[in-house]
Amino acid sequence: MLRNAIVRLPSPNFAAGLTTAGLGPPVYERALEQHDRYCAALEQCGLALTRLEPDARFPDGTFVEDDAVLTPRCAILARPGAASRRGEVDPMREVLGRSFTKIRAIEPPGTMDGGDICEAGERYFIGISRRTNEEGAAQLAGFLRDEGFASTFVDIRRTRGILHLKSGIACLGGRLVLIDALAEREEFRGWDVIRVEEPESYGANCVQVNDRVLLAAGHPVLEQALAALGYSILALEMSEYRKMDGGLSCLSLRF
Ligand code: CIR
Repeated sequence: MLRNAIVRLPSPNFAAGLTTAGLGPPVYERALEQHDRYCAALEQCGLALTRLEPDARFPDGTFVEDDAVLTPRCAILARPGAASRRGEVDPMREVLGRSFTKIRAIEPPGTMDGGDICEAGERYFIGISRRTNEEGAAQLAGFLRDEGFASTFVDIRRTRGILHLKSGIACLGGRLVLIDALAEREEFRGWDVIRVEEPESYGANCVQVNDRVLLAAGHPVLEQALAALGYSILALEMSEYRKMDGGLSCLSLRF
């Protein structure tokens, strides 16, 4: 059962963050509205929110999921692969210290973005990407092993169109995994895979929060498939975050 989430409001210079999307600059007012609805959805799922203030030093800082990996037994601070994001982690250490007694941290030369880490119960899929290097992945796997969790590495460095592992997969409880381009990968053999097809790939980055699934709006095929499996969906407009390569999951840290 999830009880809490940490979010950070986008900063007015949000459009200065990193992006490859080519969808044009985000509209700040609209980003704020979408963030507001996202927060309301988390509250509707029963979570208590810690809302951090915007921080103009880090235009990508609203994507808080990249700053840490939270497990039921410990928190692991990230070391973002993008140098412009590295400073986001220190403020998060302080925030997480209020809730977690055990905090580990990825150390150089390791890099790791939280968006590359997908929790599936007692196993964690760890994406090795342009942001998370092999050293960072190995450090994380070690921390997880110490806590009794298993890990599976998924190398996505040659997979086009996804920034982070979780841009392309989501675990929805039990052995159910929602996957787009990575569906054929052997790492997911033996899992119950729901294939997400183009043009709905962006919807693969959804998130289960207690008895609901938060899904980006505009993915009717996926929404129907999930509803048919009995999931209760909350659809959220994410257009302004998508322009900055951001998925729905990356706007919060949940625990
Ligand atoms: C970045 O490139 O780091 C941000 N503009 C987007 C990060 C999105 N994070 C995520 O999907 N986990």
